Formats: sequence, C-alpha cells, structure tokens
Amino acid sequence: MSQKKIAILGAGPSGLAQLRAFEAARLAGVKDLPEIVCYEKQDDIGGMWNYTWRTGLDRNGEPVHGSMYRYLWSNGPKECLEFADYSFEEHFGQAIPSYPPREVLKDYIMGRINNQDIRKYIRFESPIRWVTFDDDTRKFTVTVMNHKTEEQEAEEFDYVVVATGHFSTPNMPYFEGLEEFPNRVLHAHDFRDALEFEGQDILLVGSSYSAEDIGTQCYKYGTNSVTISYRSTPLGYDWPEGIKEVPCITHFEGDVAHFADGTAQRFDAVIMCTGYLFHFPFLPDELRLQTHNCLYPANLYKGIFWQPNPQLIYLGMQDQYFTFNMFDAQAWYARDVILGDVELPDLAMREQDEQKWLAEYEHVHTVNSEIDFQAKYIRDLTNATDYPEFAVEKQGDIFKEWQKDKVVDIMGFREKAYRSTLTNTLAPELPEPWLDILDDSLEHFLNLTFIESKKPNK
Ligand code: FAD
Ligand code: NA7
Repeated sequence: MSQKKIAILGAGPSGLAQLRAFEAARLAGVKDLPEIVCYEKQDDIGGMWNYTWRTGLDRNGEPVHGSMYRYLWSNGPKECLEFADYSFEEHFGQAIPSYPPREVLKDYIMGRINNQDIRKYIRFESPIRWVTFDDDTRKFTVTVMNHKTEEQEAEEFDYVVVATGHFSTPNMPYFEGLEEFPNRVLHAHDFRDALEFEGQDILLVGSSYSAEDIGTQCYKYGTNSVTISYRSTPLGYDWPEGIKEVPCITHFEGDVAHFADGTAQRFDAVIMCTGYLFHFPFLPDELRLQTHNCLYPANLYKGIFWQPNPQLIYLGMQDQYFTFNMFDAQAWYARDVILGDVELPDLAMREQDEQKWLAEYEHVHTVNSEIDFQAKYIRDLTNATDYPEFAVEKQGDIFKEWQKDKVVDIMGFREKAYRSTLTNTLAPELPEPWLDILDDSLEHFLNLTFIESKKPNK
C-alpha cells in the first residue's frame, strides 16, 4: 500500500497538536507514518499567539490572522490548558503563577514544538487557495499560494486537516448613524494597544470575553471611561468606577450613542467586541463547515470528522473553555483514525452519535454545565487514545472556581493560584496586583515570579 499523505492547514495550536500527535507516534516507534505537509499563511508557527502589530493585510496582501493584543494575559487558569505531555513546570523549570501573560504562554506552546523539530513539515507564507475532493480517486487536491516563490502549488492528499482557527474574521454589526460617527470605529480583531485609548471615553459593543478583557485592559492602561453595551445579557460583574454596562445601541447621532434604556453618551471610539465568523474561503460548499461559536458544531463526528466525508478533519472548531489540551485530544484521536488504530463507524452510526451529543447540548444552559459538557466531550476522545491522563474533570472544577473568582473580583481574579492536575504543584501567587503590573513581557514576569519565590520567607 502506498504511503498516505496528509495536509494540515494552519500551524496554530491545533495544527501543531496534529503534528505533535504524529511525532509522538514516531517517537513511540510506530512505522509507516503518513507523509505530512502543513501549510501556514504566516511566516511563523503559533497561530493567534504569534502576535503581530499589523492590522488589515499582511506583507503578502493576505488578511492578517492575528486578533491578539499587547498586554493580553491568559483569561483562564493555565492549569486548565496544560498539555498532558508537557507541564508548565517542565518548561520553565519551576512553578509559575496561574495566569501568565501572552508572551509567557507562547513560550510554553513553542517550547514543546521546537523541541520536536516540527518545522520541517511546515511550508510558511503559503495560504490555502482552494481544496477539492475527487470522488473517484478519493483524494483531495490542495492549492496554495507560495509567497516565497510567488507561485501557486497544488498537491494531492488522502486527508485534509483544517486547523485555521475561527477567531480571526470579524463579525461586524451596523448601527444606524455609524457612518457619521467622527471618531475611531474598529473590531476587537484590530485592537492592539490599550494605550491608544488612554484618557478616552470608549464604547465596547458585545458582552463576552473580548468585551470583558479589552474593557478591563483599557481601564488598567488609563482609559477615562469604559461603557459596555450588551445585546442579550450583561456581563454583570461588580465593576470599578469607570466601567459600566448599558443595553443595546439604538442609533448614533454624530459622536453620541443612544441606548435602548433612553440614555445617551458621547464617545471617542467604538470597539466592536461582537465575535467572529467561521470563514473558510478555500472550501467548496460540500466540504465547508457552516456554524457559529458553540460547544458542539453540527455535522462533525466526535466534533472532528466531516460527516459526509470523514477524510476531511476539523480541529479546534468548538467554542473554548479548554484549549490546548482539547486540541491535543482531538489531534490524537484523528491520528489514530488515520493510522487505522481507531475504526470509524458507518455514516448512520456516526450521525446517531452526533445526535446524542447535540441532544445533550440542548440541555446545557449554565456556565457550569457548559464546562462539564466540554470536559465530557474531551474525556470521550482521550478514552480512545494513548494521550496521557490529565484529569479533565478536575480541571473543569478549576474552571468553576475561576468563574466564582471573577464574580468576586473581576479586576483581581488573575491573582488567584491553582494546583496543576499534572504535577500536583500549587502555583505561586502573582507577587503584585494584576492592575499594577504594566510590563507584561516574559522577562519581567519571570523575574517577578522567580525573585519572589526565592525570598527567605517563601
Ligand atoms: P489559531 O491560533 O487561530 O491558528 C490558526 C492558524 O491557521 C494560524 O496560524 C493562521 O495563520 C492559519 N491560517 C488561517 N487561514 C489560513 C489559510 N487560508 N492558509 C494557511 N494558513 C491559514 N486561548 C487560551 O487558551 N487562553 C487565552 O487566554 C486565550 N485568549 C485569546 C484571546 C484572543 C483575543 C483570541 C482571539 C483567542 C484567545 N484564545 C485563548 C483562544 C485561541 O484561539 C486558542 O488559544 C488557539 O490559538 C486556537 O488555536 P487554533 O490553531 O485552532 O487557531
Ligand atoms: P463571542 O464569545 O462569540 O461573543 C460575541 C459577543 O458579541 C456576544 O456577547 C454577542 O451577544 C455580541 N454580539 C454579536 N453580534 C452583536 C450585535 N449585532 N450587536 C450587539 N452585540 C453583538 O466573541 P468574543 O470575541 O467575545 O470571544 C471570542 C474569543 O476571542 C474568546 O475565546 C476569547 O478568549 C477571545 P449575544 O450574547 O450573542 O447576544
């Protein structure tokens, strides 16, 4: 039998998890591994974590992927996203606080990958242009634009793994009068530096993670006031003076926004924290996942395999409590199906399984039940593979604590510390209040943490 060939689209955490899963099999002595090509639009690995100052188009004229901003800190405890085969402690040589800033998390993600010499599989600056599937040969043709040679390339594959992420293409709403608003209007995707809004009165539209995080960050870096406009439910935290929540915008008049409760206020900037679209411009309708940000997108068996054609694999398409460890669980499962170690049932059985999960998801209405649902989903995947144990249910309990901590103190929850389910080590506390740590660089964070841990009374 000829060697199978796999295309991985995207070298963010999900694509890297797939590469790592095969690397782990190679290190375990598995023979006859498939040939792998990973295509990445950017010039480096890391996906979202590969911070860019750019907005709009990149240097090759491709849409900028990055939505991350300077001064971003993990918004969930690191103990809930730890790779089961590579702990934070192993990477940093000692325990670090539970909520690291972006550069620190990126360093951790890269640490596992660089060690494994995975870059040789990746073709950088090669955005996918189009993917087709031939029903007769049962092979995909993947066409990419190689910006290094400025030539298009096409290759055939037995499997395609879509790992291009879904927090990059802005969902941008319109409100009457917005075209006359004289100041800055942007989407969270293009937000980079909170200092740009120092001293300003800003309006954030949306009431989910982006609004919460950009709002608290702008407060931290000196914005005059933050107003968060919700559509359905307010975030509801006990905000400090300077942050408030208002209902839906009805319209704009000049630089004044009007809200559904009859109030109005002038603003220096509007930031749409209104989420992202699932956008796969390189996939024809019959292969394209069409969904919204949710915990169980329809049409995927095990949340991974495209029902009509399971040679097409999607990673990381769920809304995310769990991130890196969930991508690993999916990638290990996909690997074992590709290697023939896990057998896929027929379409009727696959659909039955999906319906069971979707029916259960219909009854998930609270944050705690969402966490339990995603933990159960991950457990279902890891039960079938040799991915190392990481006590996903216990990590779910940590997420529930995180929720409570945020309610108690939305500006200080990042000072809490949790115990790793891998190493059993309790994280050290953040040595200073999060609001006071303005330098979020890797160097500063590690200095702060390590110096503190060496003080005599520790
Ligand atoms: P991505 O990281 O988005 O990677 C997708 C990759 O595919 C990118 O490298 C991209 O360049 C590439 N790609 C896209 N289109 C193409 C194409 N056409 N051709 C070739 N390559 C392509 N998670 C956490 O765990 N903790 C956090 O604190 C956290 N904060 C976040 C903050 C923000 C602002 C955002 C947007 C997300 C945050 N996340 C966080 C979630 C984050 O999405 C995941 O951590 C993770 O990056 C998802 O990995 P991924 O590989 O699925 O997607
Ligand atoms: P989410 O979690 O998908 O949330 C989008 C928010 O935007 C949500 O509150 C929506 O309100 C709101 N929304 C969407 N459309 C509108 C319109 N038209 N008007 C008003 N409000 C709207 O996206 P986030 O960017 O917050 O988070 C995504 C990821 O990025 C996450 O993993 C973070 O870590 C970073 P709704 O509640 O549906 O009424």
